[in-house]
Amino acid sequence: MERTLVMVKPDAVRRNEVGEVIRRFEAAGLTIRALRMVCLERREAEGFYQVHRGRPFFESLTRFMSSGPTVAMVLEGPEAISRVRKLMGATDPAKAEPGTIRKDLATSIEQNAVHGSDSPESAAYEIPYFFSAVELCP
Ligand code: FUP
Repeated sequence: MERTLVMVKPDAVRRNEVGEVIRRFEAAGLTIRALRMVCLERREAEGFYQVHRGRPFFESLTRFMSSGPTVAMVLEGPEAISRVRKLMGATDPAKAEPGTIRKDLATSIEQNAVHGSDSPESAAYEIPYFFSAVELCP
């Protein structure tokens, strides 16, 4: 069993696509272990994306990520990290495979609808960024 941190980003929340994103993950057999809506402050968005600090898109990305509510969740299942990444599709929706969340819902490489941890190390940083131990069902 593996756990991963998923976020429905502000663009998809604004378009009322929270349910559609969650539906796709549940239909694929992933189980929700924790879920909440959060409005990230700019500093919190910067901390979440700290590995990208210094990249040209960092400022715009963190402005976007703090522009409205996001829905954060922990999904669990065998190989949850790679399965979520496959369901999401490539970072740039123009390059994403047909049938993926980003191909179907995202509008740009920045406003790309959904986030999913890219490795066990990232998940270990990102899950406690949003959820405390008591919020995670065993
Ligand atoms: P991903 O793991 O697919 O979310 O992609 P990355 O970790 O490479 O990038 C994190 C976020 O930075 C992306 F979701 C969107 C944003 N980004 C840009 O805005 N421009 C870029 O050129 C690359 C990434």
